[in-house]
Amino acid sequence: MKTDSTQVVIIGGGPSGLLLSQLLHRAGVETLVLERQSRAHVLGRIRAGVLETGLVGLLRKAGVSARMDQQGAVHHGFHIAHQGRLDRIDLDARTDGQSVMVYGQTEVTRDLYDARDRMGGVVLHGVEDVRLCNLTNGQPHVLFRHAGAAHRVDATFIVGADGFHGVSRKSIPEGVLREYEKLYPFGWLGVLSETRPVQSELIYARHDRGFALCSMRNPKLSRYYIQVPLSERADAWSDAAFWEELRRRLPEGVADQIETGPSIEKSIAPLRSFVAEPMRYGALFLAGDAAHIVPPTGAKGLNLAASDIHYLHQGLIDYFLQNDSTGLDGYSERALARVWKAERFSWWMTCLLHQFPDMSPADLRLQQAELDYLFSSDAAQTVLAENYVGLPY
Ligand code: RFL
Ligand code: PHB
Repeated sequence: MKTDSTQVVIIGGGPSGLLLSQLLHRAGVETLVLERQSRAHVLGRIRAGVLETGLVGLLRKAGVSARMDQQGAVHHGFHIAHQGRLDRIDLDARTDGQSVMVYGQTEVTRDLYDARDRMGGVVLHGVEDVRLCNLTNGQPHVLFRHAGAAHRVDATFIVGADGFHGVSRKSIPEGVLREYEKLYPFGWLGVLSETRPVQSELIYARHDRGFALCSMRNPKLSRYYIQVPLSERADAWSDAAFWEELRRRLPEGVADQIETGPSIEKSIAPLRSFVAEPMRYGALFLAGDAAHIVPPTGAKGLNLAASDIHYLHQGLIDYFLQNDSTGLDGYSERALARVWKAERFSWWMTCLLHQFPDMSPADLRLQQAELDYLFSSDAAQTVLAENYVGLPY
């Protein structure tokens, strides 16, 4: 068995784990990142596209913002299509000048990997059989296999940043965690295509045939989604069928303008709301998707991971540099207070815009009334805008 030690072992080399590792390294705290997949696999996943100001600030603090600041697009508003109309939410006007940044999670992750390489940070890819040991009774450590050899790494703390299906949350004994979950009876079929985005701002569409979203990564790369039943399979959808269904769910003036082309990625993501409490168990801290999932409608998943990392990196730095454990002791409570607000917002926006199979005619009229109210009330638009740009940390 090969043995080693470090200050913080981070399980998971997704955006949460890499950002934490980078922020800690810059403050002089030593980390080791363990990632199950190859780097190419991690960078092949197409996920988030909308970054809140809080995450943008953290990326700048981490010294990984150069490409984002150059290539990312600042969005001052977005649209909601409903009943054949296109209404705009003016983020700028409703939030005293706040905005969001459109820059893909894939690019954020690439920038973080490049920075870890430059600083000589260690990310071990292809680790197997990760086991978290002695979380509450001294000498916390992680056992795993890498390149055919058995390893043990001792650490003061272990961070579970290994996503919803990771091993960290499952390492907490039964009866300790409370898990809250809501499953939605549909998923999002997403397509990435090298086409010009239909508009310079995002369009969220509520339609009787189901939700649709027009998003983008850059002026030449579009990301579109349509709501589909969970029984659907991505490979059963031809590109032509996707474009046709997308068009049917958009107002005429928008549908006419869609530039179509071959998809370069097509996948279905189920929608889920999930929270595990607390986010700490002894020497283990959970962060990001390992602790909570939101349906993607409010664009909050990666942004919530970022607020966790904000609280956690500060707590760890205070612990190692000032011998102050206040931040770590309060981590779970502080992070969860923000998590639940983002869960509420994501659930609300999902209910506002999707077709649920069991909706009665009354439910449909109530949904329409909620949209009519939204666009007739400054107060309602302010509530939506302040949540969309992100609640303060
Ligand atoms: P990740 O990205 O899942 O990374 C976890 C990493 O851990 C690894 N891992 C393990 N490593 C070692 N040992 C094990 N046993 C391991 N088990 C797992 C995995 O291989 C992986 O590399 O979690 P992280 O870092 O917390 O990041 C969370 C975000 O990825 C997620 O919240 C967002 O992508 C959600 N999301 C969005 N968030 C936004 O803020 N804005 C958006 O616009 C947005 N759009 C989206 C989204 C998610 C989507 N999907 C596919 C779920 C759109 C979609 C379609
Ligand atoms: C995306 O571009 O992938 C995206 C944008 C906004 C969302 C969800 C996903 O709400």
